[in-house]
Amino acid sequence: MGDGEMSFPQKVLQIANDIKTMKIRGAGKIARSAAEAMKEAALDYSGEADLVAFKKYMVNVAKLLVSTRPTAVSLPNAVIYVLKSLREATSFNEARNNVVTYADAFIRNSYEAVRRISEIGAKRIKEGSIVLTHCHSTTAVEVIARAYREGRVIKVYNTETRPFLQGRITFAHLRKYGVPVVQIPDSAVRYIMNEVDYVVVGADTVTSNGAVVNKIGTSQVALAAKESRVRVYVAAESYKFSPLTLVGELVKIEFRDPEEVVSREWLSKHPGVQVLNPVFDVTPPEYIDAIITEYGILPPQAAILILIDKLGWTLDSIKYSENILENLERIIE
Ligand code: RUB
Repeated sequence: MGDGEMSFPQKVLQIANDIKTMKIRGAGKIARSAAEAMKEAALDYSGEADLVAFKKYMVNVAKLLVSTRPTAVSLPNAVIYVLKSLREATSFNEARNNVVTYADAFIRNSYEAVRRISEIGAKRIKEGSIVLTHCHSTTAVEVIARAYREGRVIKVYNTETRPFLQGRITFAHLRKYGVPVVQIPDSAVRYIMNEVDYVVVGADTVTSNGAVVNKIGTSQVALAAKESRVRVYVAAESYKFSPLTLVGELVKIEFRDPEEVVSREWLSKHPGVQVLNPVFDVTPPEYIDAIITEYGILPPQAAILILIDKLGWTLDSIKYSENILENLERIIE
């Protein structure tokens, strides 16, 4: 964590820590929590009532939040959305109010996007279908649950999603909606695929060429689906689209602690053993049938239109492309 950490409000440090340790997880929730942390930071600011000092403080809060997890672009997108509100401010009070207003707007819009996606996505599923999902995506679950209510989904195969077992969260979430769920190990995906009509997953990041970065194993699921001619739908709000990929930046894949994969005891019995724990992978656009956004259903190759047409990014506007963490200041210039 960066300089001045001690001067951040406790609530902000708590949210940053909860994202880092995955108490708060899933790209949408991470984004909404980051916006909430920006708001809390503004409300609990105890420094001098000076515009320049406040802007500097908010940039440091933004850096702290963005540094917690590297892969889901929803996190910097949420933080940047709120930071941009500082550009227009001419006084400290206006700046503080802007942060609160934009953070609230981001959170509201995010929930509304998920609702729209569930509405649009459910319509794409034919009556009486069997769906397979992987990891825990709130947006994917909302699509599936709505499709279930409309008689379109009759059963869900739900992967356990090793090593972190997010499949258990998905199980509870789907059961809350009464959806019949069958838990399967990740390794059973290809075996079960001939019973499946649709794969529905979420996204952490969508690149400008329509590749989808999501929980490790998603690309294997998509591969097995393609082989069986099963449609793959990705449910992704527009703030999961990465502007930096327009200028060729690659998405950083997070690697987490080996102890999520094997126990500490096992590790100590095998000194020097290498254990890799990549937690996301990239599914190329050829393996995706459609990306469901709040703006409608897109072929993955049209992802660039969301960035340019809907979010208004231009090559010139991506000024901070080199290193987002080091250049957050430039957003408020
Ligand atoms: C979660 C994950 C989810 C996406 C989308 O990974 O890969 O599929 O974040 O989720 P982790 P949502 O558990 O490592 O955060 O639709 O809820 O944004």
